[in-house]
Amino acid sequence: MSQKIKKILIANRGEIALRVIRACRELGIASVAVYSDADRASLHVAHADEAYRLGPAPARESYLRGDLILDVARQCGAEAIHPGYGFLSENADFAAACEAAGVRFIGPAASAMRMLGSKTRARQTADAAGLPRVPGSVQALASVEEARAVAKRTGYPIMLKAAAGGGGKGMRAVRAEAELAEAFTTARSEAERAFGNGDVYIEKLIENPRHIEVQVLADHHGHCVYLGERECSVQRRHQKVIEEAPSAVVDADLRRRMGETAVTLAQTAGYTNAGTVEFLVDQERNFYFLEMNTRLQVEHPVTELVTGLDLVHLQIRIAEDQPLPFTQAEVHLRGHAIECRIYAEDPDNNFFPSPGTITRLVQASGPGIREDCGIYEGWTVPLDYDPILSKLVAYAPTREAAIDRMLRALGEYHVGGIACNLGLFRRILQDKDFRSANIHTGYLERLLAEPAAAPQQAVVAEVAAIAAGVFELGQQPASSAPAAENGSSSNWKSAARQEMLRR
Ligand code: MV4
Repeated sequence: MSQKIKKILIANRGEIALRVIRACRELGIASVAVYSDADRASLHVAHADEAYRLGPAPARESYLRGDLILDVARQCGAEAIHPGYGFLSENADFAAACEAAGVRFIGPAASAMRMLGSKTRARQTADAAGLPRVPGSVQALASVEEARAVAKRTGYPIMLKAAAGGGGKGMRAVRAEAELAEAFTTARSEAERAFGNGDVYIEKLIENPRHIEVQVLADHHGHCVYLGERECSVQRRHQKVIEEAPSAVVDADLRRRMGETAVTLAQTAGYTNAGTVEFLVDQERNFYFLEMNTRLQVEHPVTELVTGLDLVHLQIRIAEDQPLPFTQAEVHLRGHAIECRIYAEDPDNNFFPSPGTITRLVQASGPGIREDCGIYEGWTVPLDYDPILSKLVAYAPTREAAIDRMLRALGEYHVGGIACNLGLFRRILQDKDFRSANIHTGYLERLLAEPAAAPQQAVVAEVAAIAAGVFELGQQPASSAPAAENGSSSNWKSAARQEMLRR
């Protein structure tokens, strides 16, 4: 029954393309990269066994051209396509086109994607399975009168959400009936503009929730397991900034209940391969199904580290029709993992994207550090795509040790030539509320509204150390510099840092 895959086309770019290429190499599977004109010199092209140009830089002329990607797959004889995340990864029409072309889409069937793609459909699926979801409507609202009736029944405050939405787009909080009519009209037109679908529905507003998601894996033999949760509450403008596994507020009983809920949803939708069920968790630790992401997620490494599993290997094995090689009872969580999403954006300039050439790159490594990235010194970050540079992940026996390990790794890391958000992570990881896991979805915006005292002091100390080094070097010939090899007074360290920052 199982069908070995010998060649996989990776319909993506950057770090996730490289992540999949690495899994292919480990499994003895040939890898095929595709690239746009902006990515000729990108690492995924260099690392793949074969690479084919798709088109110009804009995604809609390259990485979103499912037709061209399928042409390449047919030409080069790839039996499967891994979509990564973003781009075509949650496009049910593309999954269906792959199925029709006899190319395996490494993800769920198009039919399962459709059952979970629209948020109202997903809520109906949750109801069919009898799962806890955020209270409200499960169908698009036909009129403002209907909205008023549903909102009254649900109880204010409520949220108007776009059925076709996700990631916070087309979302509106309504605190009282007087605001409803206007919010309904603007939410509809926003949704129409953003998604070409103006359908909106109502959810009860959960105050200060946590965003916690459960990883599931399902094979084509009726087995489905959950691999614990990821805490993703540290976000800015609906962009995740830090993710961790496990969540500090989830105990064994809550984990089992959320996990079983996620598995039931996946089974109800006929879901296969890797997927993520998102929940909101309120201050009383009630959990509510929010939506399901039908792809491998950016933050999958934290789950890999605490479970010891390779999710991309497993995705490929599932696509080969192999049964899951373990049962739920054999899944064990161990230790704590934290991921920082390093972006080419400037925290001191309203997080404005900062594409450009990386003139200097010093990466972190050492015990418990994993880095998934697709960057190198001399590479130019294109302005055409999401400006993620790297995912830096720390793993340690406890949450506190993982935080300290991440701070150590951040201290080693340096990117020259472009702005990046490294300093932001120092600030979060040193924050008292973050360290005590006192976080929710509004946590980061609130932290950013405060003056940044601590990290600025850290920078001042760093600059002072460099200045001291420069002064000392000016005072004596290099050959007579004292041979101190550690500590902040080392001339070697100061000189090296000065050289590093100069470039
Ligand atoms: C909510 C909510 C409170 N109540 N829904 C934002 C993105 C989208 N995936 C869901 N979002 C929210 N939905 C109800 N009924 C609060 C948020 C929310 C949020 C959720 C996850 C992560 C960060 C967030 C930041 C602000 C609001």
